[in-house]
Amino acid sequence: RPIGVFDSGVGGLTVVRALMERLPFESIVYFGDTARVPYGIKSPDTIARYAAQLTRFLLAQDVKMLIVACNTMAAVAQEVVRALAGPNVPVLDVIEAGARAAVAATRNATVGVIGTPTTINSNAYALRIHALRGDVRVHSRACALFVPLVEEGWLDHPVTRLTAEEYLKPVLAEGVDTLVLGCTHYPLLKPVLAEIAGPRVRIVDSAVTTAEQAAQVLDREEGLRAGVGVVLRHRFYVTDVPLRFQTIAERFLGRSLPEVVRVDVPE
Ligand code: DGN
Repeated sequence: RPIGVFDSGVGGLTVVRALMERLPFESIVYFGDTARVPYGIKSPDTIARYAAQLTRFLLAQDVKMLIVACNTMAAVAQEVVRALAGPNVPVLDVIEAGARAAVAATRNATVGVIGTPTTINSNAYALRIHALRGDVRVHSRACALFVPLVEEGWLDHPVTRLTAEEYLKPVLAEGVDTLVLGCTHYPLLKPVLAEIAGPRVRIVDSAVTTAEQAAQVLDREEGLRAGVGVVLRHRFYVTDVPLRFQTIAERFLGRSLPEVVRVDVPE
């Protein structure tokens, strides 16, 4: 059975990429709601309704595990997804994985988190980090301009660098030693962000940490992990295929994209 991964659009392909590297024998079904992206500026109620629809679609594909790759959905629609998945399908999400990695990484108990406005306003990262370790100070910043810059392909561009400097300035001024990339798009900005943050700041890429957590859960649960020699069958579903989709998707996935199937959003 495959692992189900869903996101508001193409961004979750950074998580798929990390999963393919960490768990090369697992098949993946991806569902990106490209017709309704971006989620990062919508209300929590709307996002929860969309998340329920995406979850039902993937459960109907008989997935053995669900991964909420979108930070915005993980921030505000967690409960809905878990309730639908029930006790037999483990649900992982980028925020839980990112929060754990941040707590493990920080030495001065001062962590920075960047994400979309909805993710940051939900305070979800700070809440999870505090649940794991109460004395960690969390300094967050919404970086609304990063998603369009990444989708434009301006990964190493003066405009992106200037924007990143502006966004990171107040967070870095707080003396953070760890910076969580709390949005699916930000791993593509890692080189520029790492340079601005400097060598003392550890960058937590929640795509990579989620893949690591998925590996741990599969190993823990008897019979869940696919063995060597299985026939891989990745499937990619989206709700709209805009003209630019293929190029953007390949940049996120870091390799050429197999066939993408458009489906209507199931109610
Ligand atoms: N996938 C979203 C996230 O991780 O927050 C970013 C894209 C969006 O919906 N704005």
